[in-house]
Amino acid sequence: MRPDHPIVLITGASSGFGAAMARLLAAQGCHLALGARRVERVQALADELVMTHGIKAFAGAVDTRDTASVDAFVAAAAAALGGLHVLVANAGLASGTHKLWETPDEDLEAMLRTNVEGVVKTIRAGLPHLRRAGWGHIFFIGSTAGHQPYEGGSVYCASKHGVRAMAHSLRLELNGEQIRVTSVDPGMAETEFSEVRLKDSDRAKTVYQGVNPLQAKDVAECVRWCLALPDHVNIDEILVKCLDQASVHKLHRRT
Ligand code: NDP
Ligand code: 8X3
Repeated sequence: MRPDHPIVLITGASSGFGAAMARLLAAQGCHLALGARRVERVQALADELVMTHGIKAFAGAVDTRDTASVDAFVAAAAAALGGLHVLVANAGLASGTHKLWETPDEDLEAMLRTNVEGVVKTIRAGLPHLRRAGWGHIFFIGSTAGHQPYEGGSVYCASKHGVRAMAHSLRLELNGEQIRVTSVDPGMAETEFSEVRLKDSDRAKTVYQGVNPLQAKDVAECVRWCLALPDHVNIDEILVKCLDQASVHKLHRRT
């Protein structure tokens, strides 16, 4: 049965979509487990949301590439909050814009280990808690890059096609259980994403120049809406882009 105050675990909550989801879901009365490598940021956010909304919140350091780190984070979160109902496997990144044949091992590993392996590790660790509760919802954060590949994004696009495939497989595997599976797949959104990808904050700003991009709170709203729907309704996939982005290759820029 649906709990009055679902307990939501979010990876990558130190920035961007993850932090925005934490803020929006706290305002709905959800309890939160917030994880990222920059633990001071998630701790500050958890403290703020406890103060503002009177919810329970757990903050922990987690590196989703590492099985022991994920298992420890999930176990500590569930113990502190009394279980888990919702998993948001959000932690992820793009690293570089290299053509396939130029991609350094460092970027290759960062993207595949975080965006694919990290998602598996997070859900693998969290799922037993959802099953124990008898009610759950798992969110994958995919991308338009999981629908439409583009030049300079072969490995990132491969990783997000992988995310989409995992969401489809998991939905089949969990059929018959009260655990919903949704993939939220955004287009360009203004977060720290481009700074991380380009490793240059000035260049990162040019990505959004003249465009009115999605903001993190727009993506958080997609998660809130899917979660709020009745238990028999499963939104499989949301492909959400800003109005200026008609497709990966067609962007309206104001001069
Ligand atoms: P941000 O860079 O703002 O946030 C990324 C988050 O992921 C940070 O909190 C970061 O925390 C965390 N993270 C990265 N690596 C790890 C790791 N190994 N272990 C734990 N946490 C990690 O970007 P967004 O909010 O935009 O990105 C969130 C997700 O959305 C990603 O999966 C991204 O691919 C996806 N996405 C982004 C789009 C965009 O245009 N912004 C569009 C479509 C999808 P920390 O560094 O503290 O560990
Ligand atoms: C992030 C959006 O267009 O940089 O997933 O791939 S894009």
